[in-house]
Amino acid sequence: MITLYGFGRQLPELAIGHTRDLRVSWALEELGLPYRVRALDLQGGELRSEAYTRISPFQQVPAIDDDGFVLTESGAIVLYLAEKAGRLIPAETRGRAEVTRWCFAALTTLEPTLMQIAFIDAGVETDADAPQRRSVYVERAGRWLGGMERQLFGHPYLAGEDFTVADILLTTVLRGVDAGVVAPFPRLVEYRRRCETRAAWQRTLEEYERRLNLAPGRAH
Ligand SMILES: N[C@@H](CCC(=O)N[C@@H](CS)C(=O)NCC(=O)O)C(=O)O
Repeated sequence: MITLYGFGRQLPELAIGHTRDLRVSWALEELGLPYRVRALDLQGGELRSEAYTRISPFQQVPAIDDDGFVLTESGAIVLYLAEKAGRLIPAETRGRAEVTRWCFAALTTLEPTLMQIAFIDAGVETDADAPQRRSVYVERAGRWLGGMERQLFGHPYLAGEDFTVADILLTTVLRGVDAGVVAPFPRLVEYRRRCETRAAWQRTLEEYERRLNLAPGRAH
């Protein structure tokens, strides 16, 4: 049985619905793999505990324990789960490389720029230059988003006709930023809607809201 280490109890307001444990539960729900969630108390310091540091070297969520095999990093975890189940990633080498490529693109090219914007929007950076830096980040994000938009021309998902773990990563990365940043890219807007209407994503949000004692719909 797989144990997912995710958040429980309380989260800072701006993190609700955006934490990376959602990526892993979405993959588990899509794949139909049995799992249980070990809900950690962030504000109670549980991520910094000795026991959890043995699981997660950076003291972060998510992590999984699959019958003694422990893994961290949301991208590595969703790829492992897809390979384990033989779904959400093609079996042949080039198809797998294509999906892996878009996983990296979402996590290493797009996400850092979108997070800079999200930090400024959340008021974490309040210095006088923040608005100017935001415009620079939005322009840079436009290059990455434009590339994703072109990639979606002619097919519904990042790596082609089939929904893969790369789409789980990109959709959750897109959720992290104000919708206005993505609005100039209509294929991406429609793509996000298409991915978010999947039954497995809806189940993921329902489990998350129960786990965090949130009102239904609060994490959507
Ligand atoms: N690169 C890691 C990032 C993990 C990460 O940033 N986790 C956040 C929650 S979304 C966390 O645990 N924050 C608490 C902390 O860093 O103390 C991944 O993709 O799994």
